[in-house]
Amino acid sequence: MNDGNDTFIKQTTYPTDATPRSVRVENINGDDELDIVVANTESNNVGIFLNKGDGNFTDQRTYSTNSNPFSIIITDVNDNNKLDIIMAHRNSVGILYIDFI
Ligand SMILES: [Ca+2]
Ligand SMILES: [Ca+2]
Repeated sequence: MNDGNDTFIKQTTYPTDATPRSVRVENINGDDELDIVVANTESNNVGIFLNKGDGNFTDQRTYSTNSNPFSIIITDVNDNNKLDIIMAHRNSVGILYIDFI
């Protein structure tokens, strides 16, 4: 966390599932607070940490994916004003439509 003087103070960590290889920060539930989305490659899921509004995050909620999500981007691919998660897997591309938060 940046303390405003361009120096970083203590790290806070949140446990993920196995081998998180890609992380993105977006406001995925529309509450004006940035959330964390992580691709847990070896666990075959995506983890979401919702921002509590005070700089802290909820425990990870996981959503199953195809095998080995390596990389993720977040955008609204179906134009319903809800962001979606697009993942590059070993041999495929997958989309998680965020209707579940
Ligand atoms: Ca949010
Ligand atoms: Ca969408």
